[in-house]
Amino acid sequence: MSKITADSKILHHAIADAKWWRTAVIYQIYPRSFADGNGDGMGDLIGVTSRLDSLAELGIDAIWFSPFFKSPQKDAGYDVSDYRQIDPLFGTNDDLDALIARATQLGIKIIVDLVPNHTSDQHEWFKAAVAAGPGSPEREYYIFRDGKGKNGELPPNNWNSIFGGPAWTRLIGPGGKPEQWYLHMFDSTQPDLEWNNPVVAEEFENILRFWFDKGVAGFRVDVAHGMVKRDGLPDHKEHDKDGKPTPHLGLTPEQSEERVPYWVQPGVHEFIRRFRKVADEYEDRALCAEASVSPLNRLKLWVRPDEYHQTFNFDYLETKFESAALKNIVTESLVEFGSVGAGSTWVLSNHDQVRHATRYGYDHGKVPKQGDGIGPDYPQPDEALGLRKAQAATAFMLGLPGSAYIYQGEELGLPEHTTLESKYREDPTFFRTKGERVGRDGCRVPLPWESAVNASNGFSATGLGWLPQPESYHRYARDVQRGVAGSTLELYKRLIAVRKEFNLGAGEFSWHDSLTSETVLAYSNNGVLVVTNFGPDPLALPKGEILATSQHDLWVADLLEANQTVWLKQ
Ligand code: TEU
Repeated sequence: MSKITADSKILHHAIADAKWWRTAVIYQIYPRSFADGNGDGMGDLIGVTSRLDSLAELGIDAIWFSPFFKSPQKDAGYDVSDYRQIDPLFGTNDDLDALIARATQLGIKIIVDLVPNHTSDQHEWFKAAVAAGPGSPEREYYIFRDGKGKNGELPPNNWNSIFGGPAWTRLIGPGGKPEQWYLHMFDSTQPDLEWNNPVVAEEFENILRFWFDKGVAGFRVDVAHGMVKRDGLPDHKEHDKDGKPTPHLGLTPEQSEERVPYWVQPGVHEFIRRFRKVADEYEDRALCAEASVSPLNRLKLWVRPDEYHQTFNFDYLETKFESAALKNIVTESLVEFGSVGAGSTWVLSNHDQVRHATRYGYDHGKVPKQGDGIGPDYPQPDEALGLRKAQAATAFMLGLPGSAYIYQGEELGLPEHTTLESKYREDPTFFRTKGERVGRDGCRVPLPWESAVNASNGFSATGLGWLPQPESYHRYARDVQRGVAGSTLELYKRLIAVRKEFNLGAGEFSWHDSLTSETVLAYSNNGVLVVTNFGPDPLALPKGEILATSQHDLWVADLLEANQTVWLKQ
């Protein structure tokens, strides 16, 4: 708390001609829920293409798509059965070509999702491995082991799935005879690949080339911290209070790769470098790691000059909306990533997290653990407070140097669906924990486009939606915010426009000490002074032209209220 120091040294130097990914505002599309073009209630690529103009208007530089590849959809597409085909649910490969062509006209780059830690159990490789039997070369694409115990009835080690239950499933052979076990860190339909098999690495290099050749600008790499497991697959040594091995999403600062033998193993860097080499065969392509690694002085090893271009900054996402905590994490991010020559990324929401407009509607400590989600039985958030803080937090974030990720719907201020009925749940977490953890569906609900035109607020022309929206969503629809001063949408547009105008992504950053206190945080970046008031008292503003603000009456008042941010011209 008291780590705030009074220094105003430059923590990020202005960069001339920064590469696009260093400064980009990247918009995450969750394909199921962005826009439905064919009326079946499921989002699709033609739906996205038809709505691309609204993203150009928002001012984003790139879109990252969660997976739209062929998949049985057991984990909403993160279970890929063919890495080179678009799933018919979302359209065709031609639809993607058309989408990329239109996006290119609008100056928007396309980033796709690579899922290298595991495939679907319906992938040809896994089907062949099951058929070929123990000891076959086909089994060596995955992590098959004999069980422990007299008859192999016990799993090979104590690892648990991130979605709940054991990380091992035993195959049943012909005639009902139980045989080997296979490893799956996620759902049992997502067998983990064996990255020490050279065929696996080669295949993924070719998948990268396949999509780069089609014109994609980059990849977000799923579970990048999990691809390589510790030799010998030793037991996981972290236990909860009941003595059960706890599944961890990633490595926390207290943990080591010896104790959690399935995350962050040193062997992974060889494969990162191979991915990077493939990206470097092309011009201007970028790779972003989804690596749950903390603290940042460990994570920074992933973005050394010959490794990933960038990595999600989940420590930032998890930071309390509070002056001292934010000051520390921003400083740490700029210093640590900067020490290896990388830029920082910033993110507050994605398809695995409770939306930040809802997280901030709770006391920080009351937000359920990442991935557990919120159901009707959980205490409900303060929606108005959450939205206000979310706007202030986004305005704080979008002024920082580096690249910012925004998740579809946050530009509308969408809250999580926190009262979704169990019958609609699709997240495997819900099923694997028998409802104890409701999972992530609440942040994956279809977007509202036109208020009250039909039951899904224009998401689909038919009013259908694969998940129902909460009643409140008609108030957040894009058409009721467009052109309306003080709306979340107009705030995002303004912030992104000013960010671009002042080149904040590549700007010179320092803390503004004389304004900073336990309740106020201020920084300057390329001539823009960003001030956030965490409250409770209103703050008299320094003089300066208001460039953007989350407080829409600030243009007439001169007091910055609690939980508000302003950008002033210096
Ligand atoms: O997530 C990986 C991850 O480490 C977590 O974010 C975790 O999946 C989630 O929080 C569980 O509660 C990636 C994807 O983003 C996620 O959607 C997939 O389910 C997962 O990998 C498996 O592919």
